[in-house]
Amino acid sequence: MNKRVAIIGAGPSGLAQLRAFQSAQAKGAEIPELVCFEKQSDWGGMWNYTWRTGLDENGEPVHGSMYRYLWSNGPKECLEFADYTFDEHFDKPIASYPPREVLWDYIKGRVEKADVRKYVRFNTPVRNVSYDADSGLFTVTVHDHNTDTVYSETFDYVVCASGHFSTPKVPEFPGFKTFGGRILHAHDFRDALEFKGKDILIVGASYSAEDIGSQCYKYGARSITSCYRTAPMGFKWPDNWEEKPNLTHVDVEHAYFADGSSKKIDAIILCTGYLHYFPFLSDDLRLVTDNRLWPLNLYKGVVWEDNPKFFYVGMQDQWYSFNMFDAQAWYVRDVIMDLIPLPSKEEMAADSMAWRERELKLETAQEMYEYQGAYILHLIEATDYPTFDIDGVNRTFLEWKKHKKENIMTFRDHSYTSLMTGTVAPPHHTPWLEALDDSLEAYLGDGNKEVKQAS
Ligand code: FAD
Ligand code: NA7
Repeated sequence: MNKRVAIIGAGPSGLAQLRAFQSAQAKGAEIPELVCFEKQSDWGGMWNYTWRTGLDENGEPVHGSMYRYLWSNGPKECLEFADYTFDEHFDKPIASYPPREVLWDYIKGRVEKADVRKYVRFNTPVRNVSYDADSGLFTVTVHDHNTDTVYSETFDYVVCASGHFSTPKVPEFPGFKTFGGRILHAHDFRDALEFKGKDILIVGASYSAEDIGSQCYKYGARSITSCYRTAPMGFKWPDNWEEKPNLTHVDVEHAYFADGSSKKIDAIILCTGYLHYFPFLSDDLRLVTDNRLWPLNLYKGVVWEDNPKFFYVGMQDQWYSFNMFDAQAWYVRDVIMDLIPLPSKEEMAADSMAWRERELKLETAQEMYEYQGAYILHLIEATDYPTFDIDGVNRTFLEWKKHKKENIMTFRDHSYTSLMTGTVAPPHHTPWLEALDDSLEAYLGDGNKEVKQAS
């Protein structure tokens, strides 16, 4: 087999793709030649933290949207790899909401064990991908910043795993041009200590709004005002956190809301989501979608229906994450290796429409993660990815939602049971609100470091 496969991005999705092929090889299969292009200098995608904002050291738009002190926003038991458990990686049970560095370590552990780093070309953003129908090949053009050269290579297949929480969606509200404080998007938020003692306004009502607001509360913001366009987050907020309807405008130091109220504020953080943005893809290959559970034109959520030698991994909105990327990557691998035949374009589109119609009927959060769970199971049934107790993960999501509703500032103190190993997570040594040091060392330690910091 001398097929060539290009993988764009070495985040959790691209790494799942590398691991999928390596796992087939380990079972004796002949695998295609793999080249993974990664624009950053290390792997792990979002989980590879950067302090930078704006442009990176090579002049590329900074990919990272993660910030200091970020802890998993869902139980780790919901994202555990079925082929590489937390127990295997850490050699002891760990608590359920690890900070970013701990999850990055876990992601890296699997691909280091699989020895797939050799396939990744770092500091190499993809500039352009085009398809030539006559040759049946893709031309991938990249900029190698290690040598400052631009070159092109041809491939039989391309897997786009470049993520979709990186290019900020940035609305403008009247008065922004003359507001006296800082205005930033969540993509550029890095350190909550910047807002200690400040009155901050959060625009948006989803994960970033909830978590960045909570970070600011934890690290000493004077007050948090969050505002929503469609529906409030509705948690029981601390006394210095108010939720308001949408922002109408600002003046030099006040924000004004749709209910006629106003608030003096020092800074505005726009937690208004991200764009699916693929500036390196020609129109015939480019996914256009909003952030949702079933983007169209993707058979089984991964195969580009207009050209089924082109694939996307990880483009859905995410309840499930790492193990969903795995299920997708194993499926893509088996299509590429001719183990899964594809139906006609019309049949693929009809199949996608059926998933979309189901998606449109979803109303509650529970229906949404159950739908995504059913999708994952559907993919896993087609490949040799180890199956796991999806109903059990759904039940964990339900508990997680209940804990958040009970107390948004303590939900991370709860523990859950692994659906892969049956291991019950121990409680973390320090409640999340008091755990100011989010390093791997402090998290995996016995809590003495936290005590020393606090005293
Ligand atoms: P990414 O992690 O974004 O990786 C994409 C990779 O592609 C990057 O390494 C990037 O450099 C590379 N790339 C992009 N463009 C190019 C190019 N042109 N050429 C070459 N390489 C390119 N998920 C959870 O499960 N739990 C959480 O707690 C959680 N918290 C989150 C918090 C924040 C602030 C954000 C933004 C996301 C969070 N997520 C969380 C979701 C997160 O996106 C996924 O966990 C995961 O990182 C997605 O993996 P990915 O590989 O699809 O994308
Ligand atoms: P999401 O989940 O896409 O949410 C975006 C939020 O921003 C959502 O509440 C939107 O309101 C709101 N929004 C978007 N545009 C506007 C305007 N113009 N005005 C007011 N509000 C607006 O993005 P997140 O960043 O929260 O989460 C993305 C990932 O990052 C997630 O997977 C986490 O793990 C971390 P709407 O409800 O549409 O009215």
